[in-house]
Amino acid sequence: MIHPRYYEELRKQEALITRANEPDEFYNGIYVKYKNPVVTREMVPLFWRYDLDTETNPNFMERLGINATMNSGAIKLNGKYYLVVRTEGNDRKSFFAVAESPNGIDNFRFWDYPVVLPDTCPEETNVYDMRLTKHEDGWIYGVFCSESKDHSVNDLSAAVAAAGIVRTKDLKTWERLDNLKTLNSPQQRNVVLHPEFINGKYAFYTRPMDDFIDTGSGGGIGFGLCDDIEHAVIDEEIITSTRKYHTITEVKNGAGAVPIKSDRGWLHIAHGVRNTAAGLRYVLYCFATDLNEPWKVIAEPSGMFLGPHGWERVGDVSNVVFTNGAIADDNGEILIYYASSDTRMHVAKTTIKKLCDFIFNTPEDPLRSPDCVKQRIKLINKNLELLKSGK
Ligand code: M1P
Repeated sequence: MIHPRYYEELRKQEALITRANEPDEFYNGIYVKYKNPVVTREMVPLFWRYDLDTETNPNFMERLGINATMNSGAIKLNGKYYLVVRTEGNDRKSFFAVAESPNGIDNFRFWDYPVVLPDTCPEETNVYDMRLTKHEDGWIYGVFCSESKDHSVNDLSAAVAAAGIVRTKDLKTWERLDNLKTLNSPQQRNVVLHPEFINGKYAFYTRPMDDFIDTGSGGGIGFGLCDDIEHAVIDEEIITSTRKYHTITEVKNGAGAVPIKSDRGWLHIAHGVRNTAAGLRYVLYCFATDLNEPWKVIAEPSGMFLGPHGWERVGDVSNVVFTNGAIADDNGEILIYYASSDTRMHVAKTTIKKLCDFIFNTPEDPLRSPDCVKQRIKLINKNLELLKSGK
């Protein structure tokens, strides 16, 4: 018999899933944030978490709890908005699950089953942070972090990160390809497949790393080409957006959403990491690369684009915002999906025009306080003159 408590929990969950989302009061002119998160652990189907049978679960206990719903790939297909959500169980293992919405802002509902990836890497312990690329070759590719134990050192928590690659046409059936090999970088995370061929080759944004956490000698977001997507090998990575001292990317950075094409260049929304006494702080930042040579940065506005605010600051890994998915809609709007504090998913809305304005018209980081003051005084003078003129 179905436990009566199931219906009570289901009613609460339905109210959560179907509540309308509204723009938040937060204003910066660049994007609109929304009041409610779009996906939380409470929205994961009850029948993934509870044994509904009164006989075997008389106390209606969560048997396989979910800890977080975070870093999600995003795509629009046949008029619907899909997130491939990094869903983390109470056991710390992540897996992928598709949540579907009619408008991309609210009413995200999980499909009945999580994604079942072909289990081709016996050493793989954890998978997370899938980027979904609608490639011009006709496939939808998912590139994600494939994590395994590092047996080469005597440290229980030592791990190796690699870029796993899958492809699909419908988000239901997934074909697993070889993990990406980068000949000059021992580890990889935050790898993104560019949506177009470059010089007839598949192009990846990479993140060269010496170690699982520390990027070490890795100078920033990399870029490399490969001939064969089924057995992808990158011989040479060049650095696109570099890490810089005393900026929001000082400790590390990484590609986020698949770059969005505009008439002025490829628009990138990435993450930058700095250290603080309270630990690492992750924020989103933007840059643009050349349309024909997408490894060449042509604009990089100063500082962060989106940082954790208010209650977004708190969660499993506090003071973090992270994106690995955005949807550029046919009407020029962009939905940016981001997770806060490795715990839940949010959406922010802007347009291609506004993002171009932000990226190309926001001044660059002058990198030193005295120059930052000069930069700000220039703005103040201009504004005070305008205000004085009363025009
Ligand atoms: O905990 C914050 C983020 O840490 C990692 O990002 P990076 O590789 O840049 O350090 C990722 O594991 C990401 O999933 C996580 O949100």
